[in-house]
Amino acid sequence: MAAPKVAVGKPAAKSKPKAKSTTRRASTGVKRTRSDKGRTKAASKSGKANLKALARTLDQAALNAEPVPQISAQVPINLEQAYKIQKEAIALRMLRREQRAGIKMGFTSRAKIAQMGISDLIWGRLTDGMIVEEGAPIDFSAYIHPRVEPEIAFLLKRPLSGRITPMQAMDAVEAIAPALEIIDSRYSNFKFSLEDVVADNASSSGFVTGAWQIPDFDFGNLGLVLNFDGRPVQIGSTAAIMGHPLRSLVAAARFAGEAGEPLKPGWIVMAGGATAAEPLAAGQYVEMEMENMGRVAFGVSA
Ligand code: OOG
Ligand code: MG
Repeated sequence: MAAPKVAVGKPAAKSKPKAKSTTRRASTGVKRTRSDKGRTKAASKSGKANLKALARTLDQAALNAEPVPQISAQVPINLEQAYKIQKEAIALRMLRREQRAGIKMGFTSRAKIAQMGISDLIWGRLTDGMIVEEGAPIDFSAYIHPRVEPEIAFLLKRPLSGRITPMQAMDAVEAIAPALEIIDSRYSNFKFSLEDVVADNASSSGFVTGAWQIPDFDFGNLGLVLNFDGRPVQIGSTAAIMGHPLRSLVAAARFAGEAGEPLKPGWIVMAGGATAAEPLAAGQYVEMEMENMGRVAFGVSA
């Protein structure tokens, strides 16, 4: 995905890293013969989705900052296939030496559900290539049609997986931070079905975290203001995130367990947008202030 040039911890792409082809191939459930190697068409001749090709298409769309048509408009895919495409697209980033950094939750607030018309909880995978340095400018040209949304981030100190209680979730939290997510759907006009957006790693593109705090206070209803150039564009509360953002972490652990990818110590969990997302424009200064948590900011190149 088009991580901005300022992203920290994004090592340069290396040539021909070793691919774990057997496990990656097994995970797609799609048979590939020698003859279809290198084919870039997203759908096979039989009309069945070629999940790896779809992952490549989405990966290229992000790298080139060029939108692509929705998958659902070309070939039917189900939710399971959509998550497989997501996993394959992340594997492509790992081949470029990116490392997993955590997970993000999507559609955890009514505001986001209303804005995008999708009410199912979804999740995506975060890598270190998506980290945007706090206070730094992003390169506007590296994105297709970026939007920003205010979130809260969890930093884990213990693994989490499966069905857990909010108390168990809290026990695994090292710190919390005010956060901004930069989403950038790879689909034209930012339009997608549930399966489309899941395949596209939940529109994930970048994330910024402010100062980490010890969570020794209730962060379930903290007021927040999203400012563009000092002008408020969204006002909300962390309570908009499933009534309490901790519920999003509980859900994240369940998804991670189901995917066989337990949340790890050191990982970040983005709880989901508390308000609708706002489109970004060149030259803006974006800042979010959260009650008791301070600020988090970034700039957009002119
Ligand atoms: C999908 C991503 C949803 C959130 O915080 O709800 C999401 C989108 O809106 O494009 O990141
Ligand atoms: Mg989000």
